[in-house]
Amino acid sequence: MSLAPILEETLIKRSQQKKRTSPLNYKERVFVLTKSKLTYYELRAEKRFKKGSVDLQRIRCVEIVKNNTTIIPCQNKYPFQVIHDAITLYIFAPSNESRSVWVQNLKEGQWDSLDTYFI
Ligand code: 4IP
Repeated sequence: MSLAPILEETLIKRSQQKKRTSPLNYKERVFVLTKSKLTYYELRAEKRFKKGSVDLQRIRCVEIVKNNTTIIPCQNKYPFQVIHDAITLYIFAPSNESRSVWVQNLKEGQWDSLDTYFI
């Protein structure tokens, strides 16, 4: 499967709080979408350190999030959610255009990877 990046951008993510004791915080990460994965990296001294990755096959839903709920403290950002496994990853794009591109490509990737899965 191709590792070539389809999209690459610095976005903000909310901690996924996989454990009951996980902190709630927001970090800037470089997100990279390929045909099979959504991966995010920390950028330090111009080097990338992988922090996490989601297989597109595991994504159940990708949708924009309305900004009028209490879960959105990044007021000037454009949130969307990626639901995978039993976890929701909230991501904040810098513009509406950027968010649309990410959501559209993630949705396409999600269905493409399901095709691959079932063939
Ligand atoms: C961490 O907080 C970071 O926000 C992690 O994000 C996040 O992992 C952790 O959530 C959270 O505890 P500290 O840096 O203060 O420890 P990142 O990996 O981008 O650094 P996720 O899973 O959101 O990537 P938990 O749930 O993994 O503990």
